[in-house]
Amino acid sequence: MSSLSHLASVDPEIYAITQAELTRQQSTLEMIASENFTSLAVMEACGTVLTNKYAEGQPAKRYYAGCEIVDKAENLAIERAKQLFGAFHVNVQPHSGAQANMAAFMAAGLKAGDTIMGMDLSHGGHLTHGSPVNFSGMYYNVVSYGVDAQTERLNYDEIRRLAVEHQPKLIICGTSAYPRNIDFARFRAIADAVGAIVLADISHISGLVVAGIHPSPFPHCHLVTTTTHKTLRGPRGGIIMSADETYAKAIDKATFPGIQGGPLMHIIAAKAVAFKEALSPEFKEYAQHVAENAQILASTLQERGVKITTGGTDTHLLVIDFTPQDKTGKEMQQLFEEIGVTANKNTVPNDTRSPFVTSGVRLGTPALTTRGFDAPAMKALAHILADAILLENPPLAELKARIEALGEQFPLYPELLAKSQVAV
Ligand code: DSN
Repeated sequence: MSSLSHLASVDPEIYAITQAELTRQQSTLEMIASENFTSLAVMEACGTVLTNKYAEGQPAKRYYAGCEIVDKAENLAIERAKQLFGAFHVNVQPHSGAQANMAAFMAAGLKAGDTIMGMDLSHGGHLTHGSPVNFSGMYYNVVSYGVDAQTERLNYDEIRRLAVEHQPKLIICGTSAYPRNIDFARFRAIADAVGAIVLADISHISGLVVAGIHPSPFPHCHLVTTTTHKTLRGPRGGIIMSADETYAKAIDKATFPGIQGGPLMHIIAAKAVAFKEALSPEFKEYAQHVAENAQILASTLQERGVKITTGGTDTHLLVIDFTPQDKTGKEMQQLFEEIGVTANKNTVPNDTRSPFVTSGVRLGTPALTTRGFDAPAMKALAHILADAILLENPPLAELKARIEALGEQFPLYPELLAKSQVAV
C-alpha cells in the first residue's frame, strides 16, 4: 500500500479512519471466521488505475473499447482459478459471494417459485441459501435442512428424505457456521436421485479446499461458488465455477448482463494476485496451520470444559455453545471484545434464543494464522478465552493484558505503521 499521502491531504477524515482501522486490526485479535488479512500485494492491486475501466462483457467480447489490457488481467485470474480449483469454467466477475450465488441460481435456470433446498441459517447455512429475508427465500419455494439434534452434524439420510418428498430443482450445500467436512459426493447422489442440480457454496472453506485439506466439490457439484476473501485470503469478492461446459455460457450470461453491470477490474486483478499466492507451496502450509490451529483451539477449550458444537472441528472454525454456563452469545461477544478479541455471536443448533441474542459464538483461525499464530500461541489464547468463559467474575483488565502480550508477538502489517492515531 502506498503512503496514502494524497488521501491524507485531500480527505483527512477518511485518511484518519483508515489509520484508526489499521490500528484496530493491529491491536486486537481477529477471530471472525470469515475474515482474513490480504497480502500487501493484493491490497496494492486493489488501489490501481484498473478501477477506472469499464469492461462489461467477457475478455475479447466487451461492449466498450480499450479493454485489451484489462482483458489480460481477467484472463490471468480465470486461468489461475481454473488451475487452483480444477474447474472447467470460471467467472471471476461477481462482486461478492451473495452475487455469485444469485447468478448461480440464474445459471441453473431457476424460475421464481421453483423449489430449492439449502441449509437453515440458524443451523449454520447462509442468508443466500433460502433465508426468508433474502432474495433466495423471497422468490423461491424453500425447503431447509438442518443438523441432527443429537450429533449436530448433517444427516444425509434426512436430506435425501426431504429431497425425495419435495423434488427440488437445486440443492445448495455449503455453510457459514458448520465446523465439519461436507460430503459433496453424497449431495450429488441425493441430487441425482431427484434430478436436481447441486450448487456448492465453498466460501468459508475454499482456502482449505485448494490446499487439499477439505475434499473438493469437483467433480461432484455442477456449480461452485466462493468468496475470495475468507480462507482464500484474497480481496473482497466472489467467483462462480462449473465442473464442465454445461453451465459455462449460462454462468457468464447470468453474471453479466443478468445481475451485474461493469466488473470491478482492480478487484479482478487483485483476485489474480491472490490466486497466484494460493498456488504456492507456502499457501498450502498456511492452510494446514489454519486447520491445526482450529483443532488446538477446540481441544484446549474442551479440556477446560467448554462445550463446542459437534464436539470439535474439521475446518477453520468452531462454534462455542454457552448453554452450560447459561450465558448468551451476545454477552460473550461483548466480553471478548472488551478483552481485545473480535468474534461474532452465533446460533447453536436448536438454539432457544433469537439470532440477535443467541447461545453461541463462532471463532475462526484464518486471520490469526496469517499473523503467524502457532500451536503454543493458540493454546495460550484458548486458555485466556476459557478463563473469560468459565470464571465467575473474569478479571477483564488482566485478560486484556494477556491478549495484548500475545498479539505483540505476532505483529500485523509491520510495514504499515499507523501514521495518525486521530480518534474518529
Ligand atoms: N458474513 C459471512 C460470514 O461471516 O460467514 C457470510 O456471508
